Amino acid sequence: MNWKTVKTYTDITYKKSKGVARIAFNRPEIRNAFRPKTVAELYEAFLDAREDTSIGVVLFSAEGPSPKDGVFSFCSGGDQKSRGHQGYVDDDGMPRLNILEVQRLIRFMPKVVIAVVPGWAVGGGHSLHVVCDLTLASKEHAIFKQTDADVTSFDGGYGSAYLAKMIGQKKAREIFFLGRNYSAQEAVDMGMVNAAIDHDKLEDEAYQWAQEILEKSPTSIKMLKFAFNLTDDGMVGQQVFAGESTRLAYMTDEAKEGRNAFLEKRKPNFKDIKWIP
Ligand code: S0N
Repeated sequence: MNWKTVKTYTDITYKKSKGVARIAFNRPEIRNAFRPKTVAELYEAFLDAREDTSIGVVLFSAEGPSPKDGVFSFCSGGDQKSRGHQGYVDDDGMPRLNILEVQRLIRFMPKVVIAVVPGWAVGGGHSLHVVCDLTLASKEHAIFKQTDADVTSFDGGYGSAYLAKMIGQKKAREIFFLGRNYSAQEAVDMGMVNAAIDHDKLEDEAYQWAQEILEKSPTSIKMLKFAFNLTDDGMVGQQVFAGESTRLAYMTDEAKEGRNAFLEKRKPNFKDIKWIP
């Protein structure tokens, strides 16, 4: 795979290889819980991957296992030690819920984001896999669980309401109201995980999925992602999809004529443009 480190962070790792970016949590000793600093680093890395025109797929994964007890995790949600009165607080003293900004970046980036889940996906960590385009999980170690109602720190957005659209209302309510553990295979059967993969092959298989996607037409993948999003994202979904339609229109002769006519201070001439049925 020949991964090259893009930048060294404290709470995450960030690498790239052949059109694929790999962004991974790196706090395995606390089940990869995120504090505001973790989230700021994630945001910067995802933004870089979005802006890099050589990158088409992001693998969102996690380092591990924990050096303390050998347990694997994807993410256990917000770091409860950083949780203050109005949000998650770091050294700057500002309470934040900035993980929601990362969710939106994943949701609206014109590239495929695959959650690669080697172990626990819990609370806000569960919400993160839900918002990714695809999820691949370790057959042996992945466990999906919602503790939001245990710790009074709940995701009423994509993590729950979008999950219900994905797997159905009854099952989503069960996950949130009972907070049980679900295996990778159970998550596949529910329709919230694409495949349960042998743990030792998880990262290689995820990279292979990414390479298959990279053989497809980038514009098609982008427009399909935004089309899949559209009905669940309301006016923002329409705005994102419509913006890309405008970009495609910019590439036509009629758009060039419209722009040129304005700049040349004349009436536009669209007479030669066909009204294609
Ligand atoms: C993950 C669990 C189930 C693993 O259990 P296990 O294997 O028995 O390990 P533990 O002994 O419990 O943990 C090992 C060490 O890791 C620490 N730790 C684990 N999780 C966290 C955490 N989230 N924060 C801080 N520390 C954590 C343990 O303390 C232990 O440390 P030591 O060794 O020192 O004792 C289990 O650990 C568990 O249930 N964890 C808590 C999961 C949880 O409740 N997370 C928070 C849920 N809520 C959110 O995430 C919301 C986040 C958010 O920002 C948000 C806000 C508003 C709207 C939306 C969101 C959103 O994005 O969701």
